[in-house]
Amino acid sequence: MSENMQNMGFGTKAIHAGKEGKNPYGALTAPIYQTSTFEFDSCAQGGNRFAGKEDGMIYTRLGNPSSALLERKLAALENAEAAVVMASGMGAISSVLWSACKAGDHIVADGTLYGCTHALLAHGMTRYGVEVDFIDTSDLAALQAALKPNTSVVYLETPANPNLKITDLAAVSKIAHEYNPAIKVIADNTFATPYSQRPLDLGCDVVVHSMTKYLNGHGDVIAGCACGKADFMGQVRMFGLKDMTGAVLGPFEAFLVTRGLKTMEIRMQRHCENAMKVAAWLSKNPKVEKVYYPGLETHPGHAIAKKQMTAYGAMVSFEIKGGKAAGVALCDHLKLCTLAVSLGDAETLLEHPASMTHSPYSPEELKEAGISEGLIRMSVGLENVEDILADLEQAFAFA
Ligand code: LCS
Repeated sequence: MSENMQNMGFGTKAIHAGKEGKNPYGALTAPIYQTSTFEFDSCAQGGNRFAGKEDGMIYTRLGNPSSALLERKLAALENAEAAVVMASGMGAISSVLWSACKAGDHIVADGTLYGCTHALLAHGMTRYGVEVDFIDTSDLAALQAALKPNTSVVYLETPANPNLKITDLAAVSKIAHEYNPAIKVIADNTFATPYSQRPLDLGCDVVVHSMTKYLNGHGDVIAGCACGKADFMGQVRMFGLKDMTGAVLGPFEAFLVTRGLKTMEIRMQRHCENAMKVAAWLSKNPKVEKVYYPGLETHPGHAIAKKQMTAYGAMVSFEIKGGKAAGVALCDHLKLCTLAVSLGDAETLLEHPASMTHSPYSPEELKEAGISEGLIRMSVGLENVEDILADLEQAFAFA
């Protein structure tokens, strides 16, 4: 990124950062380099590229100009030295964890995570000799007590999926690094996005994303990324991604995410504005027991969210009086809002975490993580908010 771009705004960076001079033919939009491999001028050149003695493309699993453009842009947005894009959020998380851990290591993870991330940690990493302890990372004393000499990773989401629990990123990073500077604090920033929260600026070592969500923003791509120090991102690319997961993002998907990022700032403004109105409306609804939205002063993590985020995101969860049966009745009567998992799309989406996104959790684990049977999660979209509220109103009549 050029030096004067560093001081420019988020929207400007999302559009312009990462460009390296003019595109071929002066094309405004970068071409899609839909190729698996790259031609070498000579054996010496090919050998030098493999040996890391010369820059240049080799093979798309190791890098591609369409993904490289997106990687430079993501690094600019997260204020990272480097980024690596991958085929999914899970591809990114697993490539990072395989790179950060070895048999005999210990991971401290928050108990409230996206269901498949929890499954990877609880049932995947543990099969290969990595020990995992789940704690509540918003409880700093519990974090301090959980750290051990072989702890290599502290892993968390904030706001967490699905109940929007907030963890203090600066405090967690400080405690972990004071215990052992080599510990990697990894934050999944999917819910907040770099528009409203930059974990690396707060002391974390690695940011991971499901780019399937707000970064792409249009519900038509599965993609992920990791951002952090250049050294470690090199290991993620050349070991985690290249050898361990092979979770390569295709050039077309990289193009689509780059395209989605151009409108990210204005999308996020509308998402957050709509979500605040929906959360306020739900709070006043007599059929709603509890609303989880970090922008509400009643949210237990509000003060920390206010300190570390510049906006509160567009995920709102709530519990209806009448529990799961009432929640199911509500979801089954939606007309405009869509009953679907995923988030961060233009369309408003609702889902039931206990039976859907968090079904990899056992009933005991759900309870431990504070995910009730009656919890409904909402990804507030970009429609006119009056229409979202009118649809909720008519569906609530059945709850
Ligand atoms: N991290 C978070 C916080 C997520 O919510 C998800 C997916 C992932 C990582 C994995 O990303 P993926 O591999 O799907 O790109 N969350 C989903 C959800 O809540 N509903 O459907 C998928």
